Amino acid sequence: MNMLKNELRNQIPNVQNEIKQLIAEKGDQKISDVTVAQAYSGLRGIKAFVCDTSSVSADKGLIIRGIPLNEITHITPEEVFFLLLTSRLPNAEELSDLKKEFSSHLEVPDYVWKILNEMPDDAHPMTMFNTAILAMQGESVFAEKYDNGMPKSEYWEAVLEDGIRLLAKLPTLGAGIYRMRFNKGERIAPNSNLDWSGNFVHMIGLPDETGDFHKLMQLYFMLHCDHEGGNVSAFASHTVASALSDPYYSVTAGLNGLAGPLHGLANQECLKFVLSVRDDFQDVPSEDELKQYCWDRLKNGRVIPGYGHAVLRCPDPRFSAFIKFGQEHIKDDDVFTIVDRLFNVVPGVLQEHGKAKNPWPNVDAASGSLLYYYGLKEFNFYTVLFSISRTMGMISQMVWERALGIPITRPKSVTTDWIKQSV
Ligand code: HAX
Repeated sequence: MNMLKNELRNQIPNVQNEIKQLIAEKGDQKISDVTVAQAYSGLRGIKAFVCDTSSVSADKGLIIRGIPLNEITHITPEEVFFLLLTSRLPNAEELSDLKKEFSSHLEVPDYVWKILNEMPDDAHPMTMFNTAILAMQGESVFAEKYDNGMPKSEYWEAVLEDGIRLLAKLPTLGAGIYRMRFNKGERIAPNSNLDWSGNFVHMIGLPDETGDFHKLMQLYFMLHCDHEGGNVSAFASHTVASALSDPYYSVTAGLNGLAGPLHGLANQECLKFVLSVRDDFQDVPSEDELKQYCWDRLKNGRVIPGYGHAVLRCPDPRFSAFIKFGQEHIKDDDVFTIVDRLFNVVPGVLQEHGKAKNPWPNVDAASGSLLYYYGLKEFNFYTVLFSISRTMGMISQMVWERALGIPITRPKSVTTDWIKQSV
């Protein structure tokens, strides 16, 4: 971490000055208007705050620090974390320094496993995961230093310290929850010689003779890392962190949002949908049969999971990266074939249906079929994987928010009477 921290120490004063100057010169210029309809529509499209780690464009999807996602799908989670924080990829020495830092914080405290053991047998894995993170709040360096009068200028360093320690533990925690919750036997201890995704694959204990499952998890953890600042989980964690709640509190807040079926839980819902297609047809249905199946679901007032997006208006490049992986690594698999075939059918159905502004697949449409293929079949676990990765984005955003001294979030709500009288 020393090298990452030093890089940030060098960058932060320049960015602080740049932003101070920007506000001094252009602070009173407008960047957005708000209509009455937007006030009742989840703030959709309102440009109201800044997130520099990544941006999402309607026609290209995720851009990380200026680099379109499809140009960097080969990089590791550790590299993307460095990129999110510093705007550049690490060199070999910096990468090994960061890996070393992660590997010295792999162990999850015993009291966490005890708490998880006491939870109901059918607890949702996301509830277990978030409970565990919240239970570790007492480990927070930020909270301790804040209590001891830490000056504002040091907030970001304490957030980074907490962030690294927490991120290092998440593969251990996720894999341990998987084995505990799905009766897979004893937990497998982390191996400090392995990298983030390699360690996860080692600890989850599924066979991976070809190494392809490791490649998938590396891709998975990289693709889910961040999606600008306005999505439910990022915005929730941003808001909670703005009260100077420490990263354990703030990350849990974000992940509770990720556990919603319209957000991260859509990956579990999506595979559930695909498996219901397979089970109902006892085979891979034709495109016409799939079309009818989707219409029946829509007529019952249900969404097609994995399709649509609040910002995107094109196939999600994260979806495309997963499909490419599947096409390169998977032959003759019913579940993957159904996912591929749905892509030919659903956009047309949603367009004809006429409601969804974006008929294209999002990240959640394909990921589950790949995990399922490699033996990770318990789909209510999938959002935990999303969470392990997305914590990188939340932490990176938090480090910069504290470095830039962004104040407590407090937009103004208005009443319907006020709107009626004022508009
Ligand atoms: N199937 C059916 N109807 C859909 C739809 C879908 N996949 N996507 C949108 N619609 C409907 C909406 O429910 C809404 O209907 P009402 O007017 O009756 O309320 C209408 O189309 C307009 O919605 P929108 O403006 O296009 O979409 P929103 O910005 O409101 O919501 C969602 C975006 C992603 C929540 C939405 O597309 C959806 O529910 N998709 C299915 C769930 C899903 O895949 N979620 C994961 C999104 C990616 C993500 O965050 N992952 O973590």
